[in-house]
Amino acid sequence: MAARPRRSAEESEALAARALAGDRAALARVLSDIERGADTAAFAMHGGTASHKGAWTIGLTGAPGAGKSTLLGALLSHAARLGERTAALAVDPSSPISGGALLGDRLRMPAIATDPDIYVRSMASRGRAGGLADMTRAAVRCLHACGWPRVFVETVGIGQLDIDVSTVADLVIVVLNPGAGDEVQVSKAGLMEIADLFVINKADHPGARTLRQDLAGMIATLPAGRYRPGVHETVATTGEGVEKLWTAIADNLAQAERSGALHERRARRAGREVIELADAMLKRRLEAVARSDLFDGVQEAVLAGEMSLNEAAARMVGAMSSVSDL
Ligand SMILES: Nc1nc2c(ncn2[C@@H]2O[C@H](COP(=O)(O)OP(=O)(O)O)[C@@H](O)[C@H]2O)c(=O)[nH]1
Ligand SMILES: [Mg+2]
Repeated sequence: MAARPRRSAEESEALAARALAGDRAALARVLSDIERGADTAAFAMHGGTASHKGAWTIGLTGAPGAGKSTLLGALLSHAARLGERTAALAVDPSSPISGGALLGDRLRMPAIATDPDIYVRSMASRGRAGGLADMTRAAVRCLHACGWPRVFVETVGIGQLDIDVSTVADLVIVVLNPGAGDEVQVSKAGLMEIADLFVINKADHPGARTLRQDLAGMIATLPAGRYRPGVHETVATTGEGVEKLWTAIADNLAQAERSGALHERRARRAGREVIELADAMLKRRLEAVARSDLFDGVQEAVLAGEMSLNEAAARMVGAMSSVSDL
């Protein structure tokens, strides 16, 4: 079962209202609630619709050390220069020990951390019931609702791909490195299926050209009619190639919008989110029924052999419809 929120329903609502009004500290606390697996339905009711006009979510995935956080920092610097309100979410599937340190450690860019147009946050699924993907979707929904239309999500991936970023993001960037044997990973780990854009980061290292050729070769063998991901090179530490990447992201999203692919992906995601919320609602209702007198009666009837287990379960399910969600 999900951890109980520490706040009362009234407190949660007041907090959500402040977060929605643009209060960063309140937003941070809402995200911590989401991280702990608190019930986000109250927040959803306040304006957490699945889509916000003009909002987008970009996923960044790749092996640990590929330079995702550094690249994210460079992208955020660029966003700050453009004056585009942009948020970054680093999602860490690993143990509670490393949780939270992810971005703070790597994003050595204090200027960004204090920029009013930039919001940076790490999250781990500490003790959270349910998957990382649903936590991430809830967090992104929350960020969009709270006035952060552009959200980048960094996930530790490849091999230990704990989270399918394509179920979270409008566009997935796979970050690779030269000389790291990444071309093998691409074919093995099914990255060709999830990548909308490949970034060869650490392009200052030898082997960038070889990797680019290998990737081009693999992309060329994709069946006719299949989407062909673009390949970009960056040096995240210097910011080289980042402006071009930013433009490519925008072009890619615009193209996906025109083709209807973006709509399709978002519709699937909206459906998934509705199911997740409905699932949480059902669990809460069942818990409420299990606390009611009806349950005591059913329990006794089963014990006395007057009611079958199936019938008992059906009674419980039937009673769930009369439980209020508020
Ligand atoms: N030479 C070089 N080093 C880089 C580049 N991008 C990142 N790094 C370094 O690679 C290491 C891992 O980067 P990080 O962003 O933490 O990788 P992450 O685990 O994918 O988030 C750090 O020491 C970075 O400074 C790059 O383009 N060129
Ligand atoms: Mg990182």
